[in-house]
Amino acid sequence: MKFIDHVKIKVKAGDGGHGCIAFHREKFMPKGGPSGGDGGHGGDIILKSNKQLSTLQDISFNRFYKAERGQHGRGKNMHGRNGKSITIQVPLGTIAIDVESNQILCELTKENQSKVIVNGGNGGFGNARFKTQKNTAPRTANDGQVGEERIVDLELKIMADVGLVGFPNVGKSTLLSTISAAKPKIADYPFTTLIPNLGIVKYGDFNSFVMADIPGLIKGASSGKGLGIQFLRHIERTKLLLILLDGTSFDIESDLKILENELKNHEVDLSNKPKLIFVSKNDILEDNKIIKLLQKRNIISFSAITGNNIDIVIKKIVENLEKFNFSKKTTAKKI
Ligand SMILES: Nc1nc2c(ncn2[C@@H]2O[C@H](COP(=O)(O)OP(=O)(O)OP(=O)(O)O)[C@@H](O)[C@H]2O)c(=O)[nH]1
Ligand SMILES: [Mg+2]
Repeated sequence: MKFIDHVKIKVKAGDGGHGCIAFHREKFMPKGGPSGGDGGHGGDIILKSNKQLSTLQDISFNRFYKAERGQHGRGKNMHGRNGKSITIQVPLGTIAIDVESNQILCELTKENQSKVIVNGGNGGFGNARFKTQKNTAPRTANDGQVGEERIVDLELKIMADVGLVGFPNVGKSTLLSTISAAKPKIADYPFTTLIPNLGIVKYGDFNSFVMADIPGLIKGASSGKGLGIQFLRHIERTKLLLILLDGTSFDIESDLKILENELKNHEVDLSNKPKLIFVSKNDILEDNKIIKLLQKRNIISFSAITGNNIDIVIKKIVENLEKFNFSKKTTAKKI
């Protein structure tokens, strides 16, 4: 399955059916009243969130959606059938933007949330509706309304509570795989992670939070270098950022400055988000300078390989999430 987080689609709701002009005809009743039925409503196009989906891939295969038109009204006061609506299933976290006006049409952040993005046209009235005392045989009926049409940008911002941010190869995916059931690809080279990975981290008896691992950031990421930029938007909605620094780096302090700068320069300033800083790979930390620096700055280091301080990392994350009244009950067993 390919991770696709941006798709442009064209949607056209169904037109309304036309009202009908007809008159009641019966033997010995030459001048029966008007009997033209109304047209049916055109079908709508609806976006609906689906928890099972994690990409907009399916939608990228079919970029034009046209809902059925309403049938025209008929004689004998028969109304036209309504056109069928189309429901497009999208992953949780999808935002729909009208391309022409640049307005947000909806943000589907809850399960099974739905929103009509183009309305079908109303059916026209048949001539039976136009009968008055003065005009008992009207020759008027309405045409159905034209269904709405628009071009819509669908953008997926994945839903996670915590976002992992760091240079490539610092051990972000390794941490996610250690504390959740997620199985991201891990390797000793930069840009192993090419798409965001989500993992559910369980803690306590019945609690959990969702952590997102995004591709590594590099200096200049916010202006387009590397891969990180296009994925930074996935952590815009997170409550907490986890900045990961590599314990084996030559200059941790400069790494931190570069990362903070990239967060600040992202199109939505991410530097004011609550964040925690951790240093990875403490099992191979030999440099005394780094160890002293960590102590001085009160930064916790951990090892995702030996498990050292992993419990503290989770505890700190939970403490911070709870500060924002975060609480998510699951039926998960204690880890
Ligand atoms: N010794 C040691 N090695 C680690 C630790 N965590 C990760 N590594 C190693 O560091 C390398 C990179 O790990 P990844 O988890 O793929 O790093 P990443 O930050 O996800 O990298 P990108 O996806 O490229 O951004 C792998 O060879 C891991 O085995 C750790 O705690 N200790
Ligand atoms: Mg990775």
